[in-house]
Amino acid sequence: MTTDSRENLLRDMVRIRRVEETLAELYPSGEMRTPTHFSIGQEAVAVGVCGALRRDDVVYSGHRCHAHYLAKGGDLRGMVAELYGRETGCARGRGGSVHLNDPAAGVIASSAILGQTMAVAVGTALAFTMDGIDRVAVTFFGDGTVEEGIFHETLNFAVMRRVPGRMGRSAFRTFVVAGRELPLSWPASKDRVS
Ligand SMILES: Cc1ncc(C[n+]2csc(CCOP(=O)(O)OP(=O)(O)O)c2C)c(N)n1
Repeated sequence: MTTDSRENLLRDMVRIRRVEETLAELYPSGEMRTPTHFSIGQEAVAVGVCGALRRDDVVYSGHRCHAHYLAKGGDLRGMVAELYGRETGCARGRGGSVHLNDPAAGVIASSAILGQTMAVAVGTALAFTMDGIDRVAVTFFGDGTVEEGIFHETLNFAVMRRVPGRMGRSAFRTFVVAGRELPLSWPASKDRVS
């Protein structure tokens, strides 16, 4: 990797951190019309993965989607307007922080329903493969989401349909799981059976 590439990745990570820190400062004023989940500390996951993608590759995310949206090139103004519930927001002010999307940048959908977009991402990857299109579909989710039935159904479907394709770049249909140890309300360690 060149020095320029490394600097670009670092710049993108710092930009995302600054955006989220600013939003966190503004949030207590009560003007943002959305519950907001920050991804502070996970910038490298988003930037590292999206840095390896092309603009026409697609990503799907969950409730903690700010970093994925920005790293893939989602429009910052559209994101901020969305958090304030404005018509100019990327989901016309109706989706809020957890439903960011910018199809032009390849951010197809984010959803607060755990695992929901994962299944759609695999469907997209299957469509790319069937159509012989050289594009990649990525799905980001947290480690708490592996407890959802849809996680198991999606992986099972991906394996049964051989979604990891047979051609070039499309061989990579990527699942990206980010662990925080403490999901929204329950420590992951309490879920483990010893
Ligand atoms: C299908 C579904 N079940 C439960 C919830 C409630 N819920 C919201 S976030 C969350 C924890 C998610 O943990 P993880 O995927 O690790 O993400 P994190 O918030 O820790 O980054 C839960 C259980 C939900 N949104 N959707």
